Amino acid sequence: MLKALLWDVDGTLAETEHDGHLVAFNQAFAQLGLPWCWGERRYGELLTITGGRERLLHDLRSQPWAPVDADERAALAERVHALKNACYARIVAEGLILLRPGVRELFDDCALAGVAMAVVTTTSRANVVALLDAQLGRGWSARFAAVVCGEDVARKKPDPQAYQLALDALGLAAADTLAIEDAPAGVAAAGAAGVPVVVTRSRFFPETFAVAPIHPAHAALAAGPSLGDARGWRPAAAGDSGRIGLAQLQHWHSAALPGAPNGQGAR
Ligand code: XBP
Repeated sequence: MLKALLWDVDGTLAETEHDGHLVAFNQAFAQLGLPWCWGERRYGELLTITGGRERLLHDLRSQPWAPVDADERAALAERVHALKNACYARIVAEGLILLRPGVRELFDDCALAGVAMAVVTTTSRANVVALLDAQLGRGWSARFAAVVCGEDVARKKPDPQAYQLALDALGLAAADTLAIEDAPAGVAAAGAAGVPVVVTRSRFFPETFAVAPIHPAHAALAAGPSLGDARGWRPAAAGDSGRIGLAQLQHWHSAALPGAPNGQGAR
């Protein structure tokens, strides 16, 4: 039985990578006078590295102007990352990054049905707070039974630790929960924790995920372009409400449980 929805943040709740982090990284580079600028394509490639500071450090290794000394490179990444997060907070505080279609409605579905929710992200807590303060108001955390962020884990996604922490905090078995993710690292993290996943595709991860009845890493119970639109999902969504509502998620979730009628999950 579905008892909790576990929400990824970046790309899933909002298009924060494209409209927020990428813009903020480039603002930070410019403000520090660094000869560094990430285009959309390069940033998309770099998103395989989770964690903004880790992403910076990774890319610094291939920058000819970057400090040769590893400690100096780490210090520079730290400085850029702090400034990037300040730039990001300003962008989201202006209300420029909205929750993706269907997200707010699903929050309300869960509240009505008594299904718990948690945030499970490996982005910095300050970024989560800035986004949700702006979009849901300051009391937003009351809606979530747990909020797991980058500072809470020793290993970021695709490691399952963030999901394991959320399950511990909720006191639930993985099979009683469902993750909403957009990126391969998130799908892998949830899968490795035994949490079934539904994928809402995002700007940087538009490709179709493998859809499978069980959930090995990189497979999802269902995948589609937007929670706000029931069209284009695999498996097909009922679509009576025009969006992906809690009833649809419950259907995919229960159809994938061992012993479900056709034993084939939600295909
Ligand atoms: C999102 C990330 C983050 C953000 C930037 O991970 O990879 O690194 O791009 O945030 P998740 P920080 O899928 O776990 O939400 O700069 O705070 O790391």
